[in-house]
Amino acid sequence: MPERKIWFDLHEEGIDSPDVAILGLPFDGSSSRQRGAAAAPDRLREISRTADPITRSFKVIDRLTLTDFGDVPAIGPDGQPVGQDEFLKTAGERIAALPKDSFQICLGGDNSVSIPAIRGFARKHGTDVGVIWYDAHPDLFETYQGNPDSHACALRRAIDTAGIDPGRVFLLGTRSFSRTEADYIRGAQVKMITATEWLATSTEAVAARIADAMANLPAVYLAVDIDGFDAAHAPGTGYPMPGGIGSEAFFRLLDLLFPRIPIRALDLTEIAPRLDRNDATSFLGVQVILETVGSIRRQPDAFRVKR
Ligand SMILES: [Mn+2]
Repeated sequence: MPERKIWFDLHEEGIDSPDVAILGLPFDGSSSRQRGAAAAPDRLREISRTADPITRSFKVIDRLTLTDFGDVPAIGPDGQPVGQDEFLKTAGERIAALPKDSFQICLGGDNSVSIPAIRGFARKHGTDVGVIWYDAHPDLFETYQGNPDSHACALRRAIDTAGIDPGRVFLLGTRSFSRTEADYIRGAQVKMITATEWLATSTEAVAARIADAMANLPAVYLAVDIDGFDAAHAPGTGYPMPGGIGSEAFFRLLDLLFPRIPIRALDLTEIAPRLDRNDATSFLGVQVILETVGSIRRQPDAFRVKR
């Protein structure tokens, strides 16, 4: 069998404005427990060669262009790891340089890479964009262990610096809270469907609530911390949390949301290959990307025309 190209054989160089633009952000210096997420972009690329471009529900992805623009360097010219400030700054520049109309996919790295990714997204689409934050944790600390750009502060820093109203943020699958984050969620009226709520209702009802809140926004950013999934589905991460969502319910949610709200970007963070079991968590991450790529609308204007 001939070897596939990365990303389900879809990756092509030299396209001006591909439908999907992928960028690797292999930084894990802000992880507060177990590192290892810096290895994820390369592991995901390798595993993406094991599948053809056909989704789990038998949809063949054709007439879609995809380019992987490589990684933001995490090792400097001196052979030393790049510091977080420099990494996030370079990441911001590289994200800004991605083709404007492409669906943006950023691969972490720890969740701090969502800070420049969301900021870049808001620069492109305006500050009235929405954010869906699928994660066991709210990541809404003002500062954590002395680092305002810690992965535990990622959502807070992203929306503060991008100028996004916290009322246009939807926490999803959440189940591990601090008091300070709980106060912020209440005070800023952040929307939320906890994992417990999701598991007690239907995925259809979850999708309806999100769509009601977000259908009229110009663009929506989907942030996927792999620990949003139950630890049984995603063991290879720094904070494996019980009580989460399974893979099929999440994929079903994507099926229901993409036709109804203008999701135009994805990030996938906190997969730590060295903590994984037989690459199960990386395979899950690759499937998240496959299902996403199979769901996007190639024309960014399709929503405006339809409504
Ligand atoms: Mn998390």
